[in-house]
Order: sequence, then structure tokens, then C-alpha cells
Amino acid sequence: QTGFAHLTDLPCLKLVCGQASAVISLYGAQLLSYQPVPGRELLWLSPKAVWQQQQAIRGGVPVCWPWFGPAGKPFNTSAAKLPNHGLVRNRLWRQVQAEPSAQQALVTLSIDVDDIPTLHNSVTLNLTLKLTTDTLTLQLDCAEPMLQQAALHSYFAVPSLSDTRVSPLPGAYLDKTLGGERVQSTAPVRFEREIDRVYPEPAAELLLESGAQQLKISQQGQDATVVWNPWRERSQAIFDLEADGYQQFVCVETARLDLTSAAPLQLCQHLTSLT
Ligand code: TA6
Repeated sequence: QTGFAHLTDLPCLKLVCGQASAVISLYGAQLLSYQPVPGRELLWLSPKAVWQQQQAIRGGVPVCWPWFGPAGKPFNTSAAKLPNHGLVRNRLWRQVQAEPSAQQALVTLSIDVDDIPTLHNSVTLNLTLKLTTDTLTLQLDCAEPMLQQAALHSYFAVPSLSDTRVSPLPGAYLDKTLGGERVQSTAPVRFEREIDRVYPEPAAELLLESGAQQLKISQQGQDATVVWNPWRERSQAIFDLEADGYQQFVCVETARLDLTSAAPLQLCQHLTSLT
């Protein structure tokens, strides 16, 4: 079914558990909607999002893998220009499992990737979505023991950007707006200018507050949290974002960025609305 008129012909699956519902696209295995109760949407999706012509959908929860950084760093051993945020957010995944029950709705999507520049073999990546009446869990798994980065690049809808904050975050971050400079701060993130930060330490539980809305974000398997909002000037260069679109979302991303370990990947984000 297609629940998003502007994303014509997009193949999607809808999960329902009690009053809660979620919609995931097979293109990119991208979660597009999460409503803990009908009509209360927690994710943001750009009205200008497109999915044809290999575009990644702007909004929801894009899956970044097997690298996160620009031009595929540090996989860019060749001169080839590799796509930002990896290879899987603009490809079709397949549904391998669907187990509805009274307690939870569950689906797993999979993709085989055989063009990772540093590998000769094909690797399978799985995304499992579990919806209960009060929590949505996304779990990204790759059993291959290899160096890999990953991020659940979640775009959360905020009723009021000026009244939005994320806390508690670790005491230092790398500021991508300052060329990656390390900054010490324990203050909650507020959004009064462009924010593009990597917090390179695990934070198990975060609270995203915007006006009266409170969302608990629990994370597992991550070694970093990324917080992003492009603000006005940066937005102008993003073709699939409306001029004031940046006022409507913040990205809080559960990420594994460390490339010193080749442990299999298991990255989890649990979303629970507290309001
Ligand atoms: O996660 C933050 C970030 O990497 C920013 O630096 C910015 O590039 C953003 O994601 C969006 O990237 P995209 O390739 O989706 O336009």
C-alpha cells in the first residue's frame, strides 16, 4: 500500500498494534511514519521527498550503512566518489518475515549488498521493526565480521524548533560546522543555528522535548549519537526540503562510527512517546 500521496508508487508495509501504527518503505527499508495513537505523528517526512531517480527519501528513518561519513570515509581508498551515508537507503529491500500477534507487530526487511569497495563477497543487512502498543524498536543487524559504520538517521517531527531540546548528551562533541573541532559542553542541545554534531560516546537514553511533547530514545549497540538540523542557510542547498522545512524536524541518530572493531553489527533504537 502507498500511504504518502507525493511518494507515488512507493512500496510500503503498514504495521498495527492496538492504537499504534508504523509504515515502512521497502525502498531503503525506511521507516516513514510512527503514530503511537492515530493522528499523533512522531516522524517528519518532507513534502518534497522523492524516491525515483535513486534519490534517498528525505525524512523518516533512513538507514546509513556500511559507512556514515561524506564520500564514504574511510572506505574511499580509491579515487571513486562514494555516496554520502552509504549504499542502502536508495535500494529496494525484501520482506523476509512478518509475524503479527496480539502483543506486537514484527517485520524484517533484508538486502544483499555485493559492491562494498573493500569486499569481494556479498553481505546481508537486516532491519527488524517491532511495534508494541507503547514502543517502536528498530534493529539493524549484519552478522559479517567486518569494519562497518551504521546510523539510524531519524528525523523527528517537532511542533516548535525554538522550544526543542535533547538531553542528556555526553560532555563532548565533534562539531561538523567547525570542521570537526572537539567542543566540551554538558548543556542540552538547543536549535538556534545550524547543528551538526557527533557525540562520540555512547548515550543509552535520551529525551527529545519539544513544547509539551516528550519522546524517549533508548539506544543499544551504538558508540555515538549524531544530532543535526541544517537551519535556514544550509537548507537552501537541499532540493527536497521546503524553505522553512528545517523548523519542523531535528535528527537524533543512533550510530556506530568506530572503525577499530570488526564485530558484527547490532544497532537498536527504541522510541517511546511519554506524552
Ligand atoms: O547526520 C548528519 C548529516 O551527515 C549532515 O552532515 C548532513 O549531511 C545530513 O546528514 C544529511 O545528509 P544527506 O546526505 O541525507 O543530505
